[in-house]
Amino acid sequence: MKLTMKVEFPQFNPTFIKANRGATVTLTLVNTNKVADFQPNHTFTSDILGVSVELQQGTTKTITFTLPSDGAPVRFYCIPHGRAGQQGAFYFS
Ligand SMILES: [Cu+2]
Repeated sequence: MKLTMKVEFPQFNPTFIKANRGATVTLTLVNTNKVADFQPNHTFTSDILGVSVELQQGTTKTITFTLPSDGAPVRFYCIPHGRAGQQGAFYFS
């Protein structure tokens, strides 16, 4: 599946993504914050996936990864803002 995600304080958009187990995901991350914004730099980090991408304000990065097939939610978060609520997950039906 291909997906574009906005990355901006204090949330990812979309936050919760329904997916198929074992799917390959091509994810385009768009940091829409500007330098003058509060907390403009973010990461997309998933410990389960072993992925951590830094996104400076105004930048876009595309990553590809494969979701696990065990059906457990795949959580992701922003390192500086995860505890403030900037986090989300892929989930499976
Ligand atoms: Cu952040």
